[in-house]
Amino acid sequence: MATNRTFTMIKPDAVANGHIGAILDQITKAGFKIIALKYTSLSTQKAGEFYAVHSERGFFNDLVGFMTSGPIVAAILEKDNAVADFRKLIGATDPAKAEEGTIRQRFAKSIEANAVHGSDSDENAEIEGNFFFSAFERF
Ligand code: DGI
Repeated sequence: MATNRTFTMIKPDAVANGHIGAILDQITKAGFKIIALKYTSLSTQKAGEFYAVHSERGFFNDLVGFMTSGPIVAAILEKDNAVADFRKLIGATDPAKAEEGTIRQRFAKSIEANAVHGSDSDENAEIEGNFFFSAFERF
C-alpha cells in the first residue's frame, strides 16, 4: 500500500465558485505532486457509496444531494506523510473552525459545502483513489 499518497476532491461548491485553479495551486505549492486528476461528477449511487460510512447520519441525504449538485475534481496526491499533511492543509471539517490560511478557511462557506475532501487514513486513501482511477490514469 502506498502510504505516501492521499485522495482529494474539490467539491461542487468550490468548483461552482471558480476555485479549482487556486486550490490546485495551494496544493502543489504545499509540496503535493499530482498523480491522477479528473473533472467529473458523482451520481446519487456513487456519492452514497463514497460516503457509505455516514449512511446512518442525519445529514447523509443532504450530503449526497450536495455532492451530486455539480461537477467535482478528483485527484490522487503524493507527498511524504500525505494523509496527515493534507488534512492539515485543508483544515477542520467546519470552515468556521478551520485554521487561518487552510483551504477550507479560505474557500469554504459551511460544514456541508466545505470545498474539499481529504482521506482520513492510508487505507481509505487507497480505497478512494481506486474508486475514481484505473491504473492507466495514474502517472
Ligand atoms: O473528513 P471530513 O470531510 O473533514 O469530515 P467527515 O468525514 O466527518 O464528514 C464527511 C463530510 O460530511 C464533510 O466533509 C461534510 C459532511 N458533514 C460532516 N459533518 C456534518 C456534515 N454535513 C452536515 N450538513 N452536517 C454535519 O454535521
